[in-house]
Amino acid sequence: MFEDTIIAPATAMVKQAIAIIRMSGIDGYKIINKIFSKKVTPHGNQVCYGYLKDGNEIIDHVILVCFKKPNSFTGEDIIEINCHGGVLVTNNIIKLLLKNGARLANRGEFSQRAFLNGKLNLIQTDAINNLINATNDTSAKIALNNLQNKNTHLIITYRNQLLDIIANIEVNIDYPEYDGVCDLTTQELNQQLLGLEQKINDLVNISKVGKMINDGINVLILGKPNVGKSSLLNALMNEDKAIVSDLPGTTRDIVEGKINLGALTLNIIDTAGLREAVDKIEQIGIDKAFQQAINADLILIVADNYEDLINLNPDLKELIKDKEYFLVLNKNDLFVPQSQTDNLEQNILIISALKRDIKALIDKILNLYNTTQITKDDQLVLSNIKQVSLLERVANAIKNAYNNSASGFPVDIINVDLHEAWEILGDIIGENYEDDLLTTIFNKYCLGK
Ligand SMILES: Nc1nc2c(ncn2[C@@H]2O[C@H](COP(=O)(O)OP(=O)(O)OP(=O)(O)O)[C@@H](O)[C@H]2O)c(=O)[nH]1
Ligand SMILES: [Mg+2]
Repeated sequence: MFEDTIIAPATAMVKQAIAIIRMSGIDGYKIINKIFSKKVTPHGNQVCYGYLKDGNEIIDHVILVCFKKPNSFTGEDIIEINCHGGVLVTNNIIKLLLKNGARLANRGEFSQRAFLNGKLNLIQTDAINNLINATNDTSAKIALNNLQNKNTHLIITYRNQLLDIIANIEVNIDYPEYDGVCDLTTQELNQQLLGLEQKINDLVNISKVGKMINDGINVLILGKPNVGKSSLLNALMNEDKAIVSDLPGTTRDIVEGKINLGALTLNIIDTAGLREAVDKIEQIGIDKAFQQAINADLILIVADNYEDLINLNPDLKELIKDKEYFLVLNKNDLFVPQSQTDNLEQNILIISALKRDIKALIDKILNLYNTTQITKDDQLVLSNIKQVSLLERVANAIKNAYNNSASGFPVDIINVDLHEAWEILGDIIGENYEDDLLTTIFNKYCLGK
């Protein structure tokens, strides 16, 4: 339990109708009773109207929303002061609270207290952060799903499954002669390890998609000069962001834009046209275009004729080898109906950036990142990069354990990796069950009797 009482504005410090200042901690009621016009006693959740005063001077008319511990966000007494918005009033109330014994909270300190007081685990505190920062509906839905206890419980379920395996192994190591223990055959052990590794890898994979959706999908536009790359960026953004001209080599640097497609956010990157550079500057632009491919999630190869799309230059072919890409045939409005577009390969998208006729492309992108599975109510998706990399380590450790087991290594060697996997799963939700590990072993097999 914390000894001090923290405060922070929960709304932005701007001119607005109402501002909220949040206070959490042991002295919340004591502080409020020094400055509020009525006596507030801690009982249940309550709303009180009155005014705040500094001595005899009225500072503002406010509404207090009080949550009595432990039924609050942080698990401590929380009082939220709804005051008139405006930087001056809000600041005056903050000063008044500081003068009467509160202290300013650090960034995220309310969530930190919620975690340390056992109200939320690390996935849930992260989910709140992601919800606030969400730039598309999918991110927001993922964050809301992750807030649910039953979803984060999946990590605990995997952890318990590991614990079961470890417990079985440890019993065999420490008490080989003990009778009441059912032996885990190597075959059963291997099967369990493979099953668990698969489930964790599935979670890693969907989490990587979740991370990409949270950050925005990096869509790189590449192609020869004058094919309409900048026009496509403008059409996607529905504004004239990049310079467009009929002179080949118009774009020389990277031009970036962000759009929200509802379910997805796209970070679009327009580049210099790829050709034999006519000068040093253009060459730098072309080099930059190629470098962008490293971080691209999706590459749009744009051309204004069919032949260029089916005879990609070798550098471009190499670049998209391991990447997600679409072939985009632009300037559809110029084609003689049914001539050039006849017999096109299925995977070529036909658009007209000039006419802003790009629906086929947008539909294809929305289809590629189909969000049906990822937004299911009961789907856990870890979108924090640290959590995802921890999860990958868990999968690796289980894989090592499986390999060692399949190669016939002794169980105590297998156990080292399993312990590591179990510990890391605990790190993901911010738990440490070292004592519980022992308790589980002994409870399960009644060895103490
Ligand atoms: N008819 C027609 N013209 C288009 C279309 N898209 C682009 N253009 C024209 O093609 C020319 C080149 O367009 P840009 O968007 O500047 O082409 P770019 O690929 O960015 O060219 P660079 O920056 O030089 O590499 C301009 O005159 C555009 O108006 C289209 O769909 N139809
Ligand atoms: Mg351009």
